[in-house]
Amino acid sequence: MTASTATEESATAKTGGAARPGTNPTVASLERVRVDASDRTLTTNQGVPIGDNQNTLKAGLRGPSLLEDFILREKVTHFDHERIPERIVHARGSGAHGYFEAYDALTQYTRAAPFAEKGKITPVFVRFSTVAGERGSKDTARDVRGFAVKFYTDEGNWDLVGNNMPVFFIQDAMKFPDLVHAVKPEPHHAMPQAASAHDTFWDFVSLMPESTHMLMWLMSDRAIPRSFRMMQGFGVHTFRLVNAQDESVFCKFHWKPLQGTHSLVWDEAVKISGADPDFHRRDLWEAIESGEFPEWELGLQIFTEEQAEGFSFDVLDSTKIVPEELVPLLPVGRLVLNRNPDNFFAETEQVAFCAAHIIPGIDFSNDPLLAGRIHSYVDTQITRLGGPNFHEIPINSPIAPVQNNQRDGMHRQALHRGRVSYEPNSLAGGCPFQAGTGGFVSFPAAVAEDKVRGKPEKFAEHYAQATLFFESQTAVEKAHIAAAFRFELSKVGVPAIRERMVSSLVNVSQELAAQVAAGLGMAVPAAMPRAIADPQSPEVTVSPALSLMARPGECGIRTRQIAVLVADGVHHVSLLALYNTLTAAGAVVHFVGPRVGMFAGASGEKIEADKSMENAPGFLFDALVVPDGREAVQALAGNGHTMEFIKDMFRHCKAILALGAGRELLEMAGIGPMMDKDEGILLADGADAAQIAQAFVNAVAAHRHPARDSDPPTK
Ligand code: HDD
Repeated sequence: MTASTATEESATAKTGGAARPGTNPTVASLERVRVDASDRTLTTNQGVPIGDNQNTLKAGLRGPSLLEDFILREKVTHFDHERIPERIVHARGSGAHGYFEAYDALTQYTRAAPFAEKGKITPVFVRFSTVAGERGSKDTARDVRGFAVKFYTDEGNWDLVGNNMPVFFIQDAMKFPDLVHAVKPEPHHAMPQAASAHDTFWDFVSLMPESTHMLMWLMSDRAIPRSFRMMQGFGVHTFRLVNAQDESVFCKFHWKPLQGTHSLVWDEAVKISGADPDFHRRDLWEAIESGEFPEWELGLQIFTEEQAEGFSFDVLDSTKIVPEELVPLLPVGRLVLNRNPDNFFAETEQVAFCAAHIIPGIDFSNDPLLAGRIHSYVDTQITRLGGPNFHEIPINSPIAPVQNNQRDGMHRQALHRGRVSYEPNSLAGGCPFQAGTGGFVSFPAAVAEDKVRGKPEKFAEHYAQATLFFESQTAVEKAHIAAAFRFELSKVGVPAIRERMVSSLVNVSQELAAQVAAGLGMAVPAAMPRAIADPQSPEVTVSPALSLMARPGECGIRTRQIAVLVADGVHHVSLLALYNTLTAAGAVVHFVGPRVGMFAGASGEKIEADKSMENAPGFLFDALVVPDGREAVQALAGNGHTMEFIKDMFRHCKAILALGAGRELLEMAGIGPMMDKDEGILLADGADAAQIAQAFVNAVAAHRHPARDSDPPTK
């Protein structure tokens, strides 16, 4: 590889294909740090070629090891320090490169570089995460998901560090350490891992009614997404957009997945966490590797300060949404993730998102939760990444040139030449100059009040939007919320905490409180006293946009994982017809056998199982095909895994197609009585597989068939 092709390749790598080589200082630094293991000689960190990487230096073959073995000592010392402190929250995550493309110029509202013109491409790196679990925990815990986007813009890095839920637990950053201490494993025994179902969390939130709205989101299926690719993202806070004329509007950021919004069900999430703790990380990685690049549309809610003053809630309160019925979304661009990282540690682990990283055209609002974040992120990176120069790590370094008089510090990479590191100066011709109004200028919002610690009045209303959320859900979603509260509170050992929480839920919904109380075997307590007696009436009381099931999105079956059971004697021809239709529709079809490897079809054809029922249980798939072929059905009936495989598919409301004799396996699994009533269960003769294939595609595209949900609200 020549030097110039190497540089171009790195440029493309960094920007997902959008970079202009020669304009990107990061590219040069990447070229220096990127290491390809092939065709290179093994060396020490000083570049000294290593003759023997198998044996310690000893005084004789059976003699003592020698202290002078600098090769051994360098290798082991480096290994000793391979781990860095994990993120205190959002420790477990997965990232990818891609780009943001603006649909149109948004200069009417903002001078921010990514929105400067129609079709403008800005490279991004995105990291998704769970919040509470440690790095080695599991993907499918009930939790908020982080949705952090780093835009490498022409005017510096902009980090939109959001979540998959549009509200937060607390209104003021002062309470963040308390919240995190409460949800993390309890300090005396360090349990439970990656779970909110324990006393300290519910103790805290039941004493903090402001968290009630967020609890509704956390107990909903949004907290157990099917995939990172199938969840929404939100900037949460109200931000400001500022245009070139220094006019400002308020703005909320929304990411909407083009893959649809889909979730797991709780029983499925629990089982997946055992069979594949990397379920979400693997899903993202495999989709991108196979060229199925996930996409999101960025929508903005734009409103003026004057409008905001008239709202029944305070837009500076991060426990509140601005309902889409009040301020509709303006679609402004799309985010595409098209390249997996080369190295997890170098990129996904070392990426440093900071709520303080904004660019000209974007500004903060006075949200007191946001203010604390502006400090916290930079501060935490200094510890986590070993000093103040974390911006020089390739994944963090901006595409825009960095010129200032900051110097030295741990791990400094830049080689500053000359003797000037101060401003003003004459010895360097005054460089670098400040940009004046061409640079970042804070929006001159008026401030003239007493110094106080306190909250504005509307912050004291804690329940109207929790009720709005609950009342906007379908019956099945409501049932899942009630079941989640029941489960979590049943894990709480102190009865007074359970009771306090249910008394708070009475203020959200009598129906919800009654169901949760019944599930805990207790009477419905009196409502918790409210902080504000006479709140303003909400503008919106039902919002379909808040329900996942009401608006899942039309997205077909692309990337959906379909299990086709196989064994010796399987009716091969019918499976081939199905396979062709399903893969043409973009699904990923797996043949799953009693073991992996080759099986012989009924007419002697070979069919290879890439997975076994042991290494890939049913709950890992989105849909199931039970095959025809008498001998195969008998073999599957005799295997201990088959019934659980089918039952889980049924229990989790997934589409099932049984061909010919395969129907007998459904009967053995106890779902015979449902077969003719459930639109998610399809039956056909093996010879008719091609004809039923499209109906099966539609049944899979429906994601789930909740009519058979085992926890309906009426029970
Ligand atoms: Fe935070 C990480 C999102 C409130 C302090 N936060 C972190 C990440 C996300 C969020 C997505 C992971 C970024 C990554 O992938 O590396 N945080 C949020 C949202 C919040 C929020 C949407 C509320 C609207 N956070 C918040 C507050 C504070 C912090 C109020 C402190 C006052 N957050 C941190 C942190 C972390 C972090 C301690 C841990 C690791 C890191 O920053 O890089 O600084």
